[in-house]
Amino acid sequence: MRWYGPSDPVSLSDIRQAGCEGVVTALHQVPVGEVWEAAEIQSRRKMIEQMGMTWKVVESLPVHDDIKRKAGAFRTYINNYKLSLENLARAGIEVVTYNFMPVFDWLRTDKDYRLPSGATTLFFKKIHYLLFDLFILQRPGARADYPMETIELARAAFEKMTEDGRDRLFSMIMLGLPGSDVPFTKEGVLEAIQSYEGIGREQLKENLGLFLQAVVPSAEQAGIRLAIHPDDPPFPVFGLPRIVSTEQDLADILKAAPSLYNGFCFCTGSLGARPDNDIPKMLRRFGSHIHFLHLRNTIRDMVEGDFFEADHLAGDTDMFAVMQEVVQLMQREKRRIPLRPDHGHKMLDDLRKQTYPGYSAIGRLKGLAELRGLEYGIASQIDLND
Ligand code: DNO
Repeated sequence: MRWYGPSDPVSLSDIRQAGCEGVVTALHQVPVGEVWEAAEIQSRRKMIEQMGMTWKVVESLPVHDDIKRKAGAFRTYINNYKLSLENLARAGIEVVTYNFMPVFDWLRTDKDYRLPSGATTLFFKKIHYLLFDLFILQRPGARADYPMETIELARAAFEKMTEDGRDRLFSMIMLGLPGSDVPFTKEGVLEAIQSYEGIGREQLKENLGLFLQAVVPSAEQAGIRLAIHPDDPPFPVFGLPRIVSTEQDLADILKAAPSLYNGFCFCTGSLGARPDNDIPKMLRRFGSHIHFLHLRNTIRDMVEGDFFEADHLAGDTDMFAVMQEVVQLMQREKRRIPLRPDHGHKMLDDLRKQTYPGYSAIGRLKGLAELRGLEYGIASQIDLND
């Protein structure tokens, strides 16, 4: 399971009780772009080991926006990235997750969407995203990105929304980076978006290629497998390009720096929010480059363009087919790929607790238990057939 560090309301003891062997974590206290020092890494590792678990996967070692924009101090930040990889390798880290999404990490419009069961989940409501972009953030140039009809629909939805609803939407989208309690400000976001002016899809791909060509050799040397996380949601937002959303995108990433150490944090939830991503097929295709798995499911509303996070085994992605591919891949390559249930519903006692959105204890434990059962069943069946 993911652990946000000592300030996470879900403790290491909770995670241990959920049956986890290892935790996935990061030094969220280190500002993006700075070197992760060996002493801090060691002390985090000790904390985890004292609780009887291991730390082999970092999620995430964030990539500074200067690198994504190939501007400012990008050379220093790339150098710092390499130093952090070396320090992490010395502490026994095997996989480092990162993303290449400009400005925002994942994006939802509601963190407490109530399901018929009474549990709550994360929701992306497209019309709310549109009304936010056009009428709350008032991004310059936003109007040129949408047809008139869409703008009018968003205006009507904006006018119907209460002040309270608008405030909630604002704080949801401005949540800031994962693991941080400091939300974005409207001015800060507009400025950050503005700083990407003139950077389209092709340029961003080129910048990612440059980053990979610089850091993959260090990763190889350190024995660390890099795992890029897909865009979430897997399409452009706020006029910013996104380049880790489709099978072709993933293939391009491998082509930019061919190496086994250049790979993926394969997130079935992010990729699965697009109907044109055939997840089991992608797992087959990218097999040996999959270094970490996020298993999660979504239910899409294709008419409205919405999606919400469903039960892990019951959504638009066929989790049975996914797990079959995963089990076969692990058996074929004789390795264990670290996996975690990505996100979980807020349910039972967690409804009264403040946790990071998507990172409740009980909902994730439920997802983990279901996924573990599925894996066990499939693996046993394969063994029987051998
Ligand atoms: C969301 C997570 C992401 C992920 C980063 C990786 O819940 O899956 O925040 O950790 O995108 O850099």
